[in-house]
Amino acid sequence: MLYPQQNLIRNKLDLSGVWDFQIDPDQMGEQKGWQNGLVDSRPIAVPGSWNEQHEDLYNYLGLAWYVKSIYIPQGWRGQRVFLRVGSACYFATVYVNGNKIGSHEGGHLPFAFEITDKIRWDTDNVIAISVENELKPTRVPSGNMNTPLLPVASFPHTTYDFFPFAGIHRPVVLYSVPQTNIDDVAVVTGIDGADGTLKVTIRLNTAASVQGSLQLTGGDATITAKLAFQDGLAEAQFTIPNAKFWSDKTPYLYDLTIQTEQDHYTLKVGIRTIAVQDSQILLNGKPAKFNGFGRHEDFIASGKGLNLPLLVKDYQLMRWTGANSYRTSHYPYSEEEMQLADREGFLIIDEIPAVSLQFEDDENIAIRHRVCLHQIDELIARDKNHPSVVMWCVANEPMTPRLNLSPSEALNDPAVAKGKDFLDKLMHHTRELDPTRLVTFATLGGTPTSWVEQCDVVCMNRYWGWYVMGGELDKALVSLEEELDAAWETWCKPIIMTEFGADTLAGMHGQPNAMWTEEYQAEYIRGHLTVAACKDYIAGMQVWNFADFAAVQSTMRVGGLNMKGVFTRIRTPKMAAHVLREFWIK
Ligand code: BDP
Repeated sequence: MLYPQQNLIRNKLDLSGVWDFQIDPDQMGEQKGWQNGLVDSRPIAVPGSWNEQHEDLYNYLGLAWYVKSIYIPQGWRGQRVFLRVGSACYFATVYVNGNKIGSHEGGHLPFAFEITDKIRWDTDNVIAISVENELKPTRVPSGNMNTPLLPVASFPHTTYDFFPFAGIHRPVVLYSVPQTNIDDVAVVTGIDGADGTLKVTIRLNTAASVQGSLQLTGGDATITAKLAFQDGLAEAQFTIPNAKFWSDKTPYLYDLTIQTEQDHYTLKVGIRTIAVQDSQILLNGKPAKFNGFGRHEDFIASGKGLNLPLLVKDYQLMRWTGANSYRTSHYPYSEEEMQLADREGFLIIDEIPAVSLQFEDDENIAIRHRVCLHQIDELIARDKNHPSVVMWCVANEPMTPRLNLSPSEALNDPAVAKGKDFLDKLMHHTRELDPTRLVTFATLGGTPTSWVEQCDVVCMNRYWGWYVMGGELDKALVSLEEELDAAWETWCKPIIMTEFGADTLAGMHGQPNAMWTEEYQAEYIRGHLTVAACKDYIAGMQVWNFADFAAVQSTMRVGGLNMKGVFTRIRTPKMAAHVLREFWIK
């Protein structure tokens, strides 16, 4: 799926701004004709979660309506016009001038509908989008399960701790393309000595047989090639002599321009390879370390809404710590984030929203599986051309009720068998769609070994010294080391610690240190990084979390916040952020 762009041929109109908004708890809006306009609206910012914009909406997760009237420029006449939503959590339906156009299930990924034949050119157009975010066992991520994960009460009833922010989280745009348009572009890059290789596949929206051309500029090169579309498809393959490769240290990007008889599209391309060899992850054939964070899209007032100044600031702060990577825990981040990762040189583990999958409620497993496969399709369609994206992550902490099973117990446990089948199929599907990247999922302690077999990299979320042996750091670090060594002996694959962290109330201090103090978090992180530094098989350390974030309310979350950030929610550093600099800046 191509990111919309404005150029000499294509048009783009960003509808970000203040929209009319009304909640619809009884789901009567459509019957009452709200798709044509709201009766008792209040203002809401798009993009942005609704929860923190109005006090009474904080815990509202039902149906709500967004409406805006817009003019479409006459100059777009003759082109195909689409309405595209960057992300709406969780289920969205789009209406144009009262006509229902289509629906989309699942947050964090874009969707677009053609609206050409519903447009009014001589007056304004009413765009209405209904969004609903109920927590259900049939959704991914799931909520309101019959099987509570933790013995502690939490609200709302998610299967995860981040707050289930709702609404239109990324820009709504209108864009136009010519009648015969470039529908998709896929690039695969390679390295041959000092040269780069590039294979480009371009698909049109029709089975047209037209002519086109392609141009790659950058480095010392301008390379051009002719394109002959047959049945709507064209392919070009070429070598870039003495190429400039993309890496976290030198994130070099080329411009690839595709021109057809009618259309024009430009794409940033980074030439790089990613592979695993023994204990190492190789970026362009050389060992790479993934230092960084698990994160969240989260901020005061905007919730999970795209917040561009915050995005730029977060990259600057991550760089300040010396980080070069992060995981998009626990859902795909905005396209603007991925573009910045390409430009700034970050190594991304790109995750679908499959957090805390469970495998006991037989009636729902198949539905969740279908949703996950679809999320993988949509994620790869969106992110396949980003050089920063080097690994797909198909789940975070899938779980069985019984962890730490012996091999024979695991063999006979039905939930283990179902989980393995579920995860193996997700990883297989991912590899089929994209054989050029690594595939993994993030494990929690005690995860059945059979589940991990298909991972290219073993990703471990572990809380030695927090949830386990909290307050006993010395003992915890010994157990951490034992577990890491055992994991390496079992798998002989590179290991990334994709989560380790300690909740910390900024400004709380203690000597001797105690859990929740800044000193404890600093020592906890220093201890983990010290252990990891002596292990060649550790390919990365990603602290949980970059910043404090809004969580569901529970006895474990002071003030409804997860406080494992090395920065606060408003991005002031805790002592631990300075420890990261000590380790990573050198
Ligand atoms: C991990 C989860 C993460 C939580 C974290 C925590 O993957 O989403 O925020 O625990 O409890 O298990 O802080």
